[in-house]
Amino acid sequence: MTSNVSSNIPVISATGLFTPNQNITNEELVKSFNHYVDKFNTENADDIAAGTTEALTHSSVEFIEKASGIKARNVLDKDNILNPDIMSPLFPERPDEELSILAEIGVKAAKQALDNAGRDVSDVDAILCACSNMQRAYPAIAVEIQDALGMEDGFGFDMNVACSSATFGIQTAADYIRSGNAKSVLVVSPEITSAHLNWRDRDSHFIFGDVATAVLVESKTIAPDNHWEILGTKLKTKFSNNIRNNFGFLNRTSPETRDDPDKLFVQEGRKVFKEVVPMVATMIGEHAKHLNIDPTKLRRLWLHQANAGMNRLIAQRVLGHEANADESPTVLDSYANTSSAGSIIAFHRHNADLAVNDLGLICSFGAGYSAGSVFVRKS
Ligand code: CO8
Repeated sequence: MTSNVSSNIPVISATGLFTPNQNITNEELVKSFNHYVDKFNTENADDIAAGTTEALTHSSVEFIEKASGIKARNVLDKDNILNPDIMSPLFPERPDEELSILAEIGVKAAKQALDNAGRDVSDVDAILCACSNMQRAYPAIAVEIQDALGMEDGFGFDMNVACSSATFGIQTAADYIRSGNAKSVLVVSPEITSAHLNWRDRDSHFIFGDVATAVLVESKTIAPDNHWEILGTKLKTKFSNNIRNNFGFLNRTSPETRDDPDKLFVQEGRKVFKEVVPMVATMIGEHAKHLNIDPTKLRRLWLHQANAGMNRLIAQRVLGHEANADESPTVLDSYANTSSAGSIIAFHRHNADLAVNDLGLICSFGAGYSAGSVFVRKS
């Protein structure tokens, strides 16, 4: 899997992170949600009494923290999300000449990754915008980011594998390096998850947050001194309806639903939990074996940030013991689930302290189902 030609060895040269400066705690979120529930139940009291409408139930901070490990999330529009009459971010439409909001946050993360690597954008060969929700069908967001960064040569394209978009992007970038088709590829993951979350759904209203990350994947020959060598990448998909979003360009053609534009995130969280944990743990074990790596010797795991319990179980199966916060750091408590960006945020914030030759694993999992593992060694 890894090329023997040293010039074609792919590495992670640097990462970038954009965190929105608006933050919602569980307490604030639950207060707004419960206000909405009370209002709904009062307005529909007669129908609820007649049994034609089901009463809504309060959410609770205790449940959210115990079930998910999430304590807060960052968002791009706190006021409207918390307004019980709106419960969604509102982003005014921008003229076509103006940078789109998805590209805007992607550019912020991308610039930081380039700065951290000391790389001029003119030396980048390709930009992949890899995330869960694209703002539009075309032109590609990646091409808009390319333009905004002032990158005149090369190319960009969008790719979407939901929560696994970033690791699928890293493998795609690494393959460009391995084949000699590129020396420097930027994988950008802007995640405005707040726009596709149903903030009125008690089962999932607490799950997501907004963020953008960027990973600069390069040939070892041009990488800065401090980098992470990519030892191997592996991807897996298995169809499941347990995490789904039916939003798409055909919605307006469906006679049954054309007047209902809201197609939002839905999931069977408990099934996802039960099915994805063994799938991912097995995949990591097989991939480590293929690369001749003893998984119990991994210094750190940067796992997908969806649920603290899932990460506890996966880390335990991989390392052979209960992982501490140093071995499997979490960002879930303050960022919530940021889809494809989660494992990259964890890597970005928790890799500088490791020593040369330390081994680590970046791993994502989510809708599809999809999973991606990237084994790395500090150089
Ligand atoms: N407050 C209080 N009680 C609640 C609440 C709430 N907010 N919600 C549910 N409950 C109650 C339920 O009613 C139920 O009560 P009872 O037992 O009386 O029926 C009880 O709590 C237990 O409910 P659940 O079984 O649903 O709770 P779980 O313990 O399973 O926890 C979780 C729910 C936290 C959702 C958990 O199942 C989980 O995290 N699962 C994994 C999910 C996952 O990893 N998903 C990945 C999806 S992300 C992805 O792939 C990216 C998609 C693209 C992003 C798009 C942007 C939006």
